[in-house]
Amino acid sequence: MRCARLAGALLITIAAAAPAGAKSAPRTVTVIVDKLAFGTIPAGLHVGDTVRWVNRDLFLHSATSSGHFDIGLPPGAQRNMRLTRAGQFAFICKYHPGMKGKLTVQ
Ligand SMILES: [Cu+2]
Repeated sequence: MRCARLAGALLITIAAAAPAGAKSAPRTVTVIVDKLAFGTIPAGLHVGDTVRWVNRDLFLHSATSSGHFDIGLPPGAQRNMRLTRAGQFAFICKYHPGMKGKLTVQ
């Protein structure tokens, strides 16, 4: 009897720790900005992941998606941006509009 109760409690604990449809743990991906260009944007991004923008260039840049985010990137700076919404987000550098990229978040 006592053992059965304990087993039941264990099952509930395990179920709470691993809900159905659980995704992998959030991850942090790095996007390098250098030579007036955004580096490769990693695929497979999910809500809860973090993009770390790293500016290795000598110029001030930004990662700007109108209505969604606007990250200022002074030379040598890095900034973390947590992904809170799914969708496709085209972005530019507002100082160099030829610099473009797109984040796809699931
Ligand atoms: Cu720029």
